Amino acid sequence: MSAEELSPALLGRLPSEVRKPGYDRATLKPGIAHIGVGAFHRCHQAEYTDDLLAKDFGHWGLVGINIRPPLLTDTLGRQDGLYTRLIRQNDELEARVVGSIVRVVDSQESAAPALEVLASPEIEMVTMTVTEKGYCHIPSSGALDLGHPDIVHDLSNPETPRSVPGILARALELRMLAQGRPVTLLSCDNIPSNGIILGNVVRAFAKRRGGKLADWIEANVAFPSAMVDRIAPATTEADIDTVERRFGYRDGAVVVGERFRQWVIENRFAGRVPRWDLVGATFVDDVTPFEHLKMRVLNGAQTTLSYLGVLGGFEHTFETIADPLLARFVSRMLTEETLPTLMPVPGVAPAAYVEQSLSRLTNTAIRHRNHQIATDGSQKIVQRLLNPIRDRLAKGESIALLSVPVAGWMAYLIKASTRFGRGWQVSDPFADKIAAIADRIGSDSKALADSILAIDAVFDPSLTANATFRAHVIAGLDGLLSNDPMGFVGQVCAGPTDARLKQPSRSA
Ligand code: CS2
Repeated sequence: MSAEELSPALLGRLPSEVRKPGYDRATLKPGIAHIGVGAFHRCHQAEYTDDLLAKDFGHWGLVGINIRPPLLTDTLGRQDGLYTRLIRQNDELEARVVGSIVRVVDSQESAAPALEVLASPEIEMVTMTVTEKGYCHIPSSGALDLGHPDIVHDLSNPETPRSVPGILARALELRMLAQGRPVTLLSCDNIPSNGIILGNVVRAFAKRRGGKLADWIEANVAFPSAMVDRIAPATTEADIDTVERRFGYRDGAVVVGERFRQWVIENRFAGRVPRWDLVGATFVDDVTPFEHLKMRVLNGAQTTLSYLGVLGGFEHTFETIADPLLARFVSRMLTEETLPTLMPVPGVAPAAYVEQSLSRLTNTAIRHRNHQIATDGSQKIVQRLLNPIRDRLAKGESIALLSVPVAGWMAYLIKASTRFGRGWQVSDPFADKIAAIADRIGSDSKALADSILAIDAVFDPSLTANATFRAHVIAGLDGLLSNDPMGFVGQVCAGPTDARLKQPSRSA
């Protein structure tokens, strides 16, 4: 007999070790809409909100909206929004049922269901995790990509939008026309200055539409930036089975995360705000130093380990960082090259932060696949690698280590091309373009690097004009495409990093 499914009726009968919502869900009213109810949201903002409701109950229930697959009605919807959040830290396992999501809305087929929620007066806060590419911005500049097919569609069909900027602009227009209540749009994605980019794309879209909308947005909408952090990989069947085996019930919406969590939010709101600061989030005037710290150190390390890990034959982050060479590489890269680019962060010792971040990545119970982190690298490397590289070059400092994962991203996509034997399946908006380059050029590393560096949506032309940067990327690509990519990483790691440019390039 299969186990009973998680439901409000089951809550009272769950094993005592499973923590339950500490408030009366039946009286909870929605006040927040969240777009993109994936593992990260369920492990982060929804958990903070659950904490807040237990501490200071108010009208801050969450309406979860998906505008892309998967369907929510099949999982969370069946369970009345309830799900289990597991914390896994090596051998430790801790379970909690989160109750902050009061309703789920599937809006994959049409934007109408999402618009109805976003425009309703009870919603005062809209949070989102729509992945980096959801913003339809040009990664190297942060501007709205007017050539993006969904943006082209939405500008011609503004009442039936498909893109996040188009949906938000339409929702704001409906708010303006119907009730005029202010709203805060809070990005929780790992893009640089996420509030500024979200504001850019929504305002740019609204301006193109003409009329009063752009002015209304100026007066009534806030776009705070935020730094969000918790490692929460995609849920697997094994996670679902763990809940059934250990706690005796079935939950199709389980999420697994590490113990560490952090949320730093810019104090810039358009109306009432859930007091997430009462339960561990921090409200600050400027998120930038926190954001640089997190994206350059933790995310920079993850991205580096993902590309070098795949090239070295490793499946997950924890296995990759258990490799002594790759552990040493990433630790040197962060300490010697990334750390000096960081702004002072109140209350944080940067070296200790690096150590803590690397230690988080060794957690053997968090099975974060290298291919998952490697996904959409074109949308990630600017903030994780290229911005610190640019800062170092401006000061004449070495980039011998930071340039290796940039070449790693290229090698990862090149090796997925037909000409290179389709080493693995990839997903990146620039994957086809890079596969076509690889198929055309073959194994000449310099020509490959030159063509990829010419993609100015990723590489700012002022960066690619830098001869040191180009030389390092070419040498890196040459080494990583060779028969012994780990031997190359070993060479880079062996000596003082500045020595590397003097080594002859294989294809030169
Ligand atoms: C990861 C992030 O897949 C990825 O890009 O680097 O999801 C990362 O785990 C989170 O940002 C951690 O807070």
